[in-house]
Amino acid sequence: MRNSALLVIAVLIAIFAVPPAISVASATPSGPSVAPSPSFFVTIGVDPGGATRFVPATIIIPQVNITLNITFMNNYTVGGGMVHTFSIANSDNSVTEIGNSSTASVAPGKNISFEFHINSLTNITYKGVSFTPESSGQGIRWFCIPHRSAGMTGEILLAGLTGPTPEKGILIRAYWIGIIGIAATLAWTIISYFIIKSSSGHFKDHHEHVRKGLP
Ligand SMILES: [Cu+2]
Repeated sequence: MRNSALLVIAVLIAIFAVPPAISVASATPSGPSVAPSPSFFVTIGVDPGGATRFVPATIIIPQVNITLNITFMNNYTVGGGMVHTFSIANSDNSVTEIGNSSTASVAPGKNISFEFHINSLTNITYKGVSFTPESSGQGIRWFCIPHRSAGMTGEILLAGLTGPTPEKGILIRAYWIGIIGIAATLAWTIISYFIIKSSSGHFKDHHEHVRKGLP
C-alpha cells in the first residue's frame, strides 16, 4: 500500500512539474519581441555584373521599433563603375530625407554606413527627424537617385507581414503532442501497475519470499 501511495505521489509530481518546463521552452522564441529596441545590421551591395540594381534588394526586419544600421557598398568598379546612392524619400516624394547630401553619393569602391530608427513602417527617425517614408506597398521604399528610373530600388519589409510564421504552429502542436504523450505514458504505467498487482498472487507474497531467501 505504501508503494502505491508513493507511485501516486510520483505521478502527481510528474503531471504538475513537466508542463511548466515545456511551456518555458516554447515561450523562448517570443523573447526577442520583448526586447525594448534592438539594432539590426545589414550590408547592401550592387549587382556584380554592373547592372543598376541593389543586391540584395530586400531587407526583412524582424520587428518594428528597431534601429536599422545599413552599410551600402558600391562594390562594382569595372570600367570605373558608377556613382550610386542609398536614399529614402518622404512619402510625398518632395524631400529625400536619407541620402540627400554629398556624402550619400557613393563612389565606386567606397561604402557608407548610416542608421535610422524604424518606429513603424510609416514612421522612421533619421538624425533626430521623424517622417513618413515612401511606401513600397508592403514596406518602405529605398532607391538610388540617379538610377531610380532604371529600376534601382529596394524595399524594407517586416517579417511577420511577408508570409505565415509556421514556427509558432509547430511549437504549439509539439507542445500538445508532448503533453498527450506524457499523459498516455503515465496512464499506461498506472494501469499496468494495478493490473499486475491485482492479477498476480506471487507479487502479494513477494516480501515473504525475500525474507525466506527465495526469488
Ligand atoms: Cu545607382
